[in-house]
Amino acid sequence: PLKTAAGVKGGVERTFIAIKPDGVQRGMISEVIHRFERKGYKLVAIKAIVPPKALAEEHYGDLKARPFYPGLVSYMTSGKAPVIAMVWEGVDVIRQGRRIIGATNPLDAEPGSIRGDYTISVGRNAIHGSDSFESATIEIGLWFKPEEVYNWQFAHAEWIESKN
Ligand code: IDP
Ligand code: MG
Repeated sequence: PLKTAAGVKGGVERTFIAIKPDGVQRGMISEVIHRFERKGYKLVAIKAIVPPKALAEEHYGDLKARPFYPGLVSYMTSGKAPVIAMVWEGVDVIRQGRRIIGATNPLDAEPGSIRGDYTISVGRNAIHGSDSFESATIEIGLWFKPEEVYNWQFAHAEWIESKN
């Protein structure tokens, strides 16, 4: 169902968005969903999950060499709150999702972004979003079985996605 690759304006994409345990503890689930839903994006998969260590390690595999990696993995896997894992679909959603979320370090994140509005610590920045088409594809496959991701259409799609 996906027509084009990331970064192509007008292309329908899917991205992996996760509310991390601190975001769940802080009551941010509805706020995060609200921001994506109100923009016109479509929720095609969602679940609460305490990720097994192997999943968290693989998800953040590119950061393995970083000093904060063990702490990052234990923060994600503690089980003190689950992760809310989601797939959102829509035009340019990978790049727009990163804008909605804001910069990795909340002290650099613009007010109006989720991290900019709610967080102050890079180690507790509340939310994850895929940074490219390649990582979105990998992350969706890591966190979801194919049958957990739904193909469905907005009845009002013509009012969100103009074809002209
Ligand atoms: P991103 O989440 O904005 O894509 P990445 O650089 O991919 O940022 O880092 C993944 C996650 O690792 C961050 O969201 C944050 O939770 C954590 N992280 C990144 N840098 C630091 C750091 O310097 N200290 C502690 N945690 C960090
Ligand atoms: Mg990242």
